[in-house]
Formats: sequence, structure tokens, C-alpha cells
Amino acid sequence: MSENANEMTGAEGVATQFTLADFIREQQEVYKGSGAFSSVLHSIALGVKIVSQGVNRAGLASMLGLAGSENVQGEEVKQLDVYSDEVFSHVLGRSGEFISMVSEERENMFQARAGGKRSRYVIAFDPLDGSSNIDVNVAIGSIWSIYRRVSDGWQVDPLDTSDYLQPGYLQVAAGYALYGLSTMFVFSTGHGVSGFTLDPSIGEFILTHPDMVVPQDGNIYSCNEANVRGWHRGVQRYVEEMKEGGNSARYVGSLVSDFHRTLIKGGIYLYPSDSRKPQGKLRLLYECAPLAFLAEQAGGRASDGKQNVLSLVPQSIHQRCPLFIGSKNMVARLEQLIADEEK
Ligand code: AHM
Ligand code: MG
Repeated sequence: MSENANEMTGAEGVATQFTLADFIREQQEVYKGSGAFSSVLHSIALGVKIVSQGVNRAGLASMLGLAGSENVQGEEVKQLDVYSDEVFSHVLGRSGEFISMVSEERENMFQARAGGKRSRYVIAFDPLDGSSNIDVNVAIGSIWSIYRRVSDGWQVDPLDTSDYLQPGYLQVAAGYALYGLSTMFVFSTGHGVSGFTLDPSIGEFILTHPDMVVPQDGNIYSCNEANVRGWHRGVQRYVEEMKEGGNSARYVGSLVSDFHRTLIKGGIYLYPSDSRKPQGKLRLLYECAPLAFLAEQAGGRASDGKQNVLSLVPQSIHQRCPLFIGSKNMVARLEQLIADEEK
């Protein structure tokens, strides 16, 4: 076979792969969608590609460290999470499907650039999750959650918090991007969970993880055990049980990375409340609820220790929430130990 023919075979191989665009088209046909979601998913995928590129180049472009510092050319350097916030606000805002947005990086919700009367959705996102890992080249991610708009007062004020203060089970879609050894885009529109991997040679997401299912049981627990002394006695007992049972501990400290492993291998991720953080650390709207939606769509479960995370109604956009998420039976056991301690 000539060298040329080899190249052809490689190209054919790529050409037969099932891309995100194929998947979106097929889903639209199967579920008779309006096309709004196709545009939304394409916008998110574009944002993920841009941020992924920024993450890959961060060390070279001096985007690590604090915002407000200057690079060698004397230009102001944007911190990677500020950069990611701007990328997602821009690409999602111009899709026209969102009236407003909430970002972990901004105190208040803000109007989407092309948002108007016909925009039917709102989106909340954590543009770059795992801040403590940014400067040390460890996998980080982005998380997003979409709700159908419930407000109708666009002409009065497009910024209506009620659009966000909805229980997680009303999400119409949720997902995350993982900037790891490769960049992944994992999401659900309520019909199971699908995972795509970015092929950087062609700039396309390829379907690599169709119909993701979290095992019902697992042998990995994932938490910042340095906080154990402040935890509820039921959570302490659970972790003791895990150790006695010969399980493994894994903790990256980036929620997306720890959740992604849990989704694939099974296990449980825990971020409980403690004496110093009575509501836990993670944010309900753009961290806990979207991952809970994915966990349930994959056959797993998410709890705040007592209730299903998807039934919690946020009182404010940046509300925190304890999180126990992963394999169904493990989360159920943890809830049981918490309940036993309260009898
Ligand atoms: P961030 O949004 O500031 O990055 O904080 C969220 C992160 C999660 O990614 C991670 O699971 C958790 O905080 C780690 O917290 P800790 O350092 O307390 O273990
Ligand atoms: Mg975060």
C-alpha cells in the first residue's frame, strides 16, 4: 500500500466516526425537537473547545495565577477562570436561546447578549471548576445546567431570579466538560448520558461513551478527609465502614474529575457540611444539581444526606449544598447511617 493510501485509510477511519453533530441531528429526529437544543449544544461545544484550548496553552500564555497581573508584554493577563467565564458568556449569550445567565464568577445574574422575548431557557454554569488545581496542571472542568424559563416579564425586567429557583428535576439538560488527558463533553437532555471526546486533529467531538451507566455499587470513596472531625457522625461512620471494608480512596479535588471517575467506575463522592461550612462547600445550582441530574440519568443517585438533591429548591442563585453522589447503593447506605444517628 502506498503512503498515500495509508493516509486515505486514516481519513476514512475518522470519517466513519459518530460526531457530536451526528448525535445532535439524530436526537432531534428521534425526539422531534424544535432545533433550539441543537443550537444550544453546538454553542456549549464551541465554548468547551475554546476553553480547552485556553487550558492547554495557559502555562505558555501566562494565564496562570491571579487576574490583574501583567504578562511580559505588559498586557493585563486574565486568570483562566475569568477567561472561561467570558468565553461561555459570549458564545452562549449569542445563541439567542437564553434570556439570562448565572455564572459562579459573577455575583448577579446577567442578561444574555442575544436574549429576547423568544428566548425560552436560562443557563447556570461554573465556567472553570477545580480552581485549586489550575496552577498545578491537574484536570479541571466546566459544569452547566439549563432550565426552561418560568418568568414572563421580559418587557419589565429580563432578569428574574424565579427562572433559577426551580428544583433540579426540572432541568431540561445538564452536562460538564473535563479538561483532562483529553477533553471530554458529557451531557444529558433527559434521555440518558452520552460522553464525547475531542479529537484535536479535526476539532470534533467523537461519541466515545454512549449510554453511560454508573455501577450500582463500587469500592472507591472520594472526599477531603482532612475535614472529617467536623462531619456528621453518620458520615464519619460511613467513611470508617469504607476503610474497614478494604475499599480505595481517590480524591483529585476537582469535582468534575472526581465525578467523572465515579460515573465510569462507580463509587461515592462526598462533600459534607461541617462545623466551619454548615451548608457544605459546593453550589447547588451549577455544581450539585447538574451532576445529580447526570447521576440519575445514568442510574445513580445524589443526596444532601437526607433528600434527593434534585428535589431541593434553591433560595438564592449561589446557595451551597452538601453533596453525596454516585453509586445508588452506596448513597443509600450513607443516608441510612445519617438517619440512624439522628434517631
Ligand atoms: P471551586 O468552584 O472554587 O473550584 O470549588 C469547588 C471545588 C470542587 O471542584 C472540588 O470538589 C472541591 O472544591 C474541593 O474542595 P476542597 O479543596 O475543600 O477539598
Ligand atoms: Mg466550582
